[in-house]
Parts: sequence; structure tokens; C-alpha cells
Amino acid sequence: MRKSILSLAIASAAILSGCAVTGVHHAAAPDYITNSAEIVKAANWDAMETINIELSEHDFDPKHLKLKANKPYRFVIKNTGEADHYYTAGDFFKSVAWRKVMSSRPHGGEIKAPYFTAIEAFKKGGTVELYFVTVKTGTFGVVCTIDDHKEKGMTGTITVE
Ligand SMILES: [Cu+2]
Repeated sequence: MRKSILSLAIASAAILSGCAVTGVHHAAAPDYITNSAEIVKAANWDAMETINIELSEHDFDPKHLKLKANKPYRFVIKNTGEADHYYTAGDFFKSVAWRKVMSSRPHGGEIKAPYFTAIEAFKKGGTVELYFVTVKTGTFGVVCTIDDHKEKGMTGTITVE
């Protein structure tokens, strides 16, 4: 988990240091959800849906997910395989309002960040939990970026309707 925590910290630091819109500078509008705090606060977390996702050699199970927009979710991403795997879904991760990312209890921690690009779950049971509210609709790709895992079948989709 240490590696994932570090990349999340770097991602949020980069966002915080971004320059303000001054009228002189024409920075592109952020392509992530900037009012996550409001969305997360307004969501009914009692209605949160939990989806268990297993990573193994070489697949995501389930491979194709269908979610509803404007709904709170928890993804429990567990690596049941014998090798480390990534759950990389950068476009999807930018399309939702983030509450937090947790590594497994009792030993672990929690990250709060506007968005990030990848999750790594370590072999033999490594588990990461994502808490978010879906905002944008569309179909987003998921891939494991390690070696040739993509070619071996570690791809999937998340569709938000
Ligand atoms: Cu993999």
C-alpha cells in the first residue's frame, strides 16, 4: 500500500500547487470534479452500494460494471492472485466525487484527494476500498498496467448511466 499512498499524495500536491485563474492566464478548466466536498456531504451514505471486485491472473471480476449516476458507492478491490495488480481507471477516477480511499483494516490508512490515476492491490489478499459518488455518465476503461497483463486479459469497463 505504501507505493499507492505516495502516488496519491503527489497527485494532490500537484493539484494544490496549480495556478489560480487570473484572467491573464488561460488555464484549461479542471477535468475532475471540483465540488466533491459538497456532493459527498449531500449524498445519502446509508444507500451506498458495495461492489466487490477481484483482481487475479489475469482478470477483473466483474469485468464490466454498470453504475447509476449520482449515487454513493464503495468498491472493495481485492487481489486474490499470486502477483501484484493495478486497477487503473484514470478517466473514471476523474468523473466521480471522492470521499476517500482506504487500505484494509485494522492496519492501514485513508487518503482524501480530488482524484488519482491508479490503485495497486498487492498479491495474496491486498485490499483497497474506494468511497465515491458517481457524477458523470459514460463508459470508462479499466486496465492493469503491469507487464503484459493487459494483453493477457486484464481490461474492463465501468459504465455510469
Ligand atoms: Cu495485473
